[in-house]
Amino acid sequence: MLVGVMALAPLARATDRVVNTDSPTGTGSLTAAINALNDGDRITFHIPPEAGEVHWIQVPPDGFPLITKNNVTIDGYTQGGATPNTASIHAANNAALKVVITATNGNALSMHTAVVNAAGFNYPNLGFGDGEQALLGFFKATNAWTKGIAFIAPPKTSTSQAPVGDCKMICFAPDAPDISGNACQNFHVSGCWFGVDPVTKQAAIMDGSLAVACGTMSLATYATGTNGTVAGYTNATEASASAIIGVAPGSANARAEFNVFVTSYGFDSQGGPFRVSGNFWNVLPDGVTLADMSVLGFGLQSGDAFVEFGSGHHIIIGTDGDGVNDADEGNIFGVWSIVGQLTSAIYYYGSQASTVIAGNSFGVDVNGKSFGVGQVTKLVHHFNNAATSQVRFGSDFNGVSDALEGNTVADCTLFDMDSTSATNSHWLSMRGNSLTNTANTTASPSPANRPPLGDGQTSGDGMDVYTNFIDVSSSTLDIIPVVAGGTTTTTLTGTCGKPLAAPYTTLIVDLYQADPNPANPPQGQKWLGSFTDNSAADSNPAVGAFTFSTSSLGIAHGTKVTITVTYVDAGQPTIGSVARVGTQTTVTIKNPGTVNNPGSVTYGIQKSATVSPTLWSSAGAAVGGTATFTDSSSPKSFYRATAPTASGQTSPFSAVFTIP
Ligand SMILES: [Ca+2]
Ligand SMILES: [Ca+2]
Ligand SMILES: [Ca+2]
Repeated sequence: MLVGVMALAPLARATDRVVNTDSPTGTGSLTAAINALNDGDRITFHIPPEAGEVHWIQVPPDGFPLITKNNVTIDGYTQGGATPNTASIHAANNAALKVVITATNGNALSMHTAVVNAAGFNYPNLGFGDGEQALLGFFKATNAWTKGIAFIAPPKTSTSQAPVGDCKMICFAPDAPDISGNACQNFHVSGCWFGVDPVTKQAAIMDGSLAVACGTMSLATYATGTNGTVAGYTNATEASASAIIGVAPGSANARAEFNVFVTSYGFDSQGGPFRVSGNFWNVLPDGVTLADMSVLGFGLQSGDAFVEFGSGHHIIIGTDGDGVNDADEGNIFGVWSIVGQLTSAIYYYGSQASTVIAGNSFGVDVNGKSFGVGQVTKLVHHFNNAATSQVRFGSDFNGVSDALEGNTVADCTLFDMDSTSATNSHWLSMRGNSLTNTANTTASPSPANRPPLGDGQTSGDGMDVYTNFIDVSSSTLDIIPVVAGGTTTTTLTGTCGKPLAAPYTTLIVDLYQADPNPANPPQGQKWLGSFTDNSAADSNPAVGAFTFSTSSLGIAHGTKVTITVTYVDAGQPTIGSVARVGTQTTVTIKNPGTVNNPGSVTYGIQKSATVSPTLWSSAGAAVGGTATFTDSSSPKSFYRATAPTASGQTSPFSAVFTIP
């Protein structure tokens, strides 16, 4: 009987809404397909003839309708002759796109009015105004997936509401948190080209104009505040989206999901988690030709960055290092910041809690070759000093995909920071990268005070982060590690600053082959190996002084090397046993402590009444070594031990040392 009732239930079925004309409106148009959408539907393209021609769909006056349904897919690869990319991210992109949505006629959708019209009431705290104009606009829609479309637009578009607007080609607007929970979560843009003509595979140039047709921006999502009362509005009551730009975690077809961006301002966002993986940024589909906005933009276009995060959190730029698709998850970033174009490759304002930047190429092509236009400024602007700032740039050396996690960087300065770091509750780990011509050689402070980790990381400019984890109580203590004279082809010996305090008391020495150019300050161009101070491999028992055997590395005489030291915490504690007597639980926790300071680190103990969902609450704490924790008069619970959140702080590279 139950089965019969279920079979009769009016279940919504996903439907293909077919676009079969390049006319923007009318029967079979993209407008009609959007208007017909229900949750779960797919927009497909079968515009005749389907013999491989590229079809250009002009945006109608005041734009296509706003997309508000959930789980909608727009799939340009359904058009005849369209095929997704099959090549590696380190090769030419061979996707064949056959559907172009173009606003070269100057038309677009004003986001604020579109949202108000869709909802039937005003949105006083929407993140978009009417001057922000979209080729495709999404509102509330969760799990929206757009793939296989080329987008072309001038920097400025026009609507009935705003005659001169910024064209932000695809816009995602979350609902107000007091109206619904639909916040454009998990939107996905993959296998799309922006500002690229799919016929010529060159940057799209406006007819009769000098401007590259890449809009003001490629993708934008901004938070929406509460709708009920402006007086009650605070940042804490904003809703924001989450997204995947490029390759999704665990994708079954990662290479089909690479995007190609020609842009003066790529992805501008608020919220998170965001994942930006497997994209070309201002590199043409051939993978080697720079789309140089200083030439293409003609001064009409400029922006903050390829990717920008406001109050962003849980951000992955590049590979996630999970062992799946990792070789195809890095981004290829062209050149930024030439004569007033993009300020930086990556731009932060507000917090950047939990950021991973790994496996990307900056300033080099798919073959690792420099674009040769000289040094530009600031790969990242600007890591801040918020207590939640936790950044890994490069490999985590956890044994999985470590070689794929290093970034390859050439011809730019690296980072700047807001100001002095007040505490060591935030961290920057920077390991396993290849750096060439990345030292700041152009601006104050003087080069001698600027180790190549980046601007804002030195004692010389008053924005010193090292003194929060390196003991500088004596002027004779080293901040910059030293490769000592006893170093040979088979032995690395040297010194580094002593750790200031827990938890950063395990010192990992990374040895690099140095950039051979004598004009460049020391920096690691190729990672050779890693060693831990006072581990079994270290024959010098002093903290901050080390002698390691490097015979397994096969280092040749005359090799220029340099080192960096990363001050890391103890790693994960483990639960050894759990015993239950009456209402009392006894848990044994094995804490690794740290190499140079065993037993110094305090770990939290948490418990949860259920495993799914887990609702962890604090149950107490245990310090390093093997500790026994007793939970008295407590119902049965699940337990876990939690490590400190800190993971690493990296010191500058040492001077170049030539192996005798
Ligand atoms: Ca992966
Ligand atoms: Ca790894
Ligand atoms: Ca030692």
